[in-house]
Amino acid sequence: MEALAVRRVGLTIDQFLSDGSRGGQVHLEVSEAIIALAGAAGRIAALVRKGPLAGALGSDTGQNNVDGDVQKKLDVTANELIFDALTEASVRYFASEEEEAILTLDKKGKLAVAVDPLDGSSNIDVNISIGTIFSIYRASDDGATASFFRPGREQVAAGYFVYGPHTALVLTTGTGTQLFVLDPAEQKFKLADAQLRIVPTTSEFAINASNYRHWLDPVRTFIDDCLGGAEGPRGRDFNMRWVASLVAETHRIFSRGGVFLYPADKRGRYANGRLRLIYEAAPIAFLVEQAGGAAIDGIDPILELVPSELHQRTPLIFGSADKVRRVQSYHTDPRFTRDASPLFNTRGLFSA
Ligand code: FDP
Repeated sequence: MEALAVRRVGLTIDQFLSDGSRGGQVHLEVSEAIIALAGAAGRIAALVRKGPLAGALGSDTGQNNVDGDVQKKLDVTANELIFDALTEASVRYFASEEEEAILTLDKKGKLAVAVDPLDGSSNIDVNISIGTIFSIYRASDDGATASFFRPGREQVAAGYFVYGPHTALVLTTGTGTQLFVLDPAEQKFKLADAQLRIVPTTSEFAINASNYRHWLDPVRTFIDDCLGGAEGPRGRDFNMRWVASLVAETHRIFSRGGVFLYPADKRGRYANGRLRLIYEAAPIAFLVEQAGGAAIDGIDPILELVPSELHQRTPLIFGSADKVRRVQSYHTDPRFTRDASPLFNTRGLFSA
């Protein structure tokens, strides 16, 4: 199996998706949609590479998306490029962070595709990795909302493109998670790792710590225990990262493990965190689970949540399975919120 995986390194994405030796069959229309998205991503990557020479990509358009985020020029351009690409594939329904409602593309199309066209918009102008996230379902005959308002476990494919020092695609079609890299000479995505695995445990966490005062007890306690380091209840030192591009954080976790948290907090609009379930959390969770990691909202697996709104937010905690389970235990075990109790005046929940 491993030898086969090594032999396939270097295959183009088209070859990989039509390769009969894969464990699961990728249906033609799913392959076509992925290839269409890869084409759009290649065009977005070319713009990102040009930076300010491509125009003011990170400038505000003066418009807000439905969730209230200011739309940047590249948000809109990326959305248009992806929309155009998907009109060439068998896509019945298209949902996007940048579109208020679900759009119908081809009434006979077989798929429903949701995208965050440009993730990490605040990093466009600072030359830090940004990306595109996508999620693919079979279109439901019960209509547009039924096609997306379903558990993430029903996705048939998901992935993200990260536009960084190199452009990469991390993809799952339900049989493991694969890494492809855009070969700049040929402008083709080529397989670089046929079987990504997330290491089960590490000492690195990612969270926007400026929100510390807004967090609820379980998250605050977990982070306090990490910050306690070698002298604290965990008895070892931890490292922290925060890129503020979900795709970049995910990519780091694929390469060296760790845990990412964008939890619910006490700020008015953050009762369900910041990230959107359909086109951010669900596809990331599918990729992560397929690589041996875990993704939860604090308590429940992300892939079991059923959205009731298109742009619905969810708390998102994902990464190395042991770490995610530990964060989950802080949410479910009353001992781990005991700093709320006057009986306990010191923090300290774990000794390992
Ligand atoms: P952005 O709004 O810049 O597109 O998708 C939302 C997101 O970025 C994530 O990529 C990132 O992890 C998060 O927001 C950053 O949020 P904060 O600014 O609250 O840290």
